[in-house]
Amino acid sequence: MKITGIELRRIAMPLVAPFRTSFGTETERDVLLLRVVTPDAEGWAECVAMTDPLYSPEYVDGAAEVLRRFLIPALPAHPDAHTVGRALHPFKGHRMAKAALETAVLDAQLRVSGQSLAAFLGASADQVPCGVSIGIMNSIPELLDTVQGYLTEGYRRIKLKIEPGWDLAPVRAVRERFGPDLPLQVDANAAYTLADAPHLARLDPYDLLLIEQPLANDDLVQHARLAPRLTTPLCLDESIESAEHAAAAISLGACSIINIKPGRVGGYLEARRIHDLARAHGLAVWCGGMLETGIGRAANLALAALPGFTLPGDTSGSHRYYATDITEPFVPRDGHLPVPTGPGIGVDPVPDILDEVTVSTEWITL
Ligand code: OSB
Ligand code: MG
Repeated sequence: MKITGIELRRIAMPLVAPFRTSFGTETERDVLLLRVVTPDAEGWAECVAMTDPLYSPEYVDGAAEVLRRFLIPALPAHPDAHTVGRALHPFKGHRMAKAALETAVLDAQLRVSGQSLAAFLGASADQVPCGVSIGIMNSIPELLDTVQGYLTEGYRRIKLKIEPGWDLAPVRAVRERFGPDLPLQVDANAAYTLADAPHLARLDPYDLLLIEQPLANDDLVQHARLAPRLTTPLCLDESIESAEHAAAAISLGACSIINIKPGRVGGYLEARRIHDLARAHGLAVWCGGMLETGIGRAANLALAALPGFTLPGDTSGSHRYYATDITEPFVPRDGHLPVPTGPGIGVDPVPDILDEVTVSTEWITL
């Protein structure tokens, strides 16, 4: 497949409500989109890097820079999704930038061949259950109202962001109000240390599905020490950047569940490798999110339809974050989203909406 050029497009997407985690508050999503142009098709991808390097070392300006300076110039003359990964391998890190480039090439390739991303990846479901990630709130009553609202919309699983000072009380309040059958989990985004183990064990009585990334990104050994001190299953997000990391975490006993985000691990092919590895070892996986627009959301739904994704993901409807999505909105029905069936990621940006949110575009001729 010959690529004639690649567009880097920055868009600014206002969030319907501020989203607060232990690492910061977002009010607007600053997104880098890639459009790969070939004589026969265009491929789209969304880079999940955030404005500031707080969740991980990557950030949007840095991703754009490494793409234009190193990654795009390294593309083979006639790339496909598999050869892109190999060509980018010598460059260390920058997995979110690499994932965006590989995904845009893969999307173009699949649109040419007429195959959906879900079929390409080996998906087995045609719809996936929707979970929702709820940010840190100003008060417990506000949190309970928010949870109630999502349950009314049909969401199947609730994830609460936690941090020191906002952990036991919100979990207790949600359990007491919504009962023992609510699938409930928490995400600390690396806000604790191993010295907090006795405190984190106080979450055990609330029968959570999992606790996500309690300790620092690079603390695999500490997570392995923490896991046996909790009855709550331990899930890793930030710590798992590759299949090698997943293998290390599994053999150390650092987690029993993995949140797979294709951007964090360098693309959908690596995401599938982690899925396959986890499945072979009996670990559950689920599909995380990075406040994606419809472009990234569509591709995540394809991944979440693989058979090892046995827990609901952060695969929410478009309106959980955006009043107006740049694609046709994903609207949950009966707590599920359909897996796109069209060629490639199966969705396209709506040109007028895309133009309205566009901050800048840059064309790179190949
Ligand atoms: O840790 O899973 C996370 C959003 C941005 C960065 C990191 C995380 C999140 C979420 C929300 O929890 C996921 C989503 O709904 O897209
Ligand atoms: Mg997380």
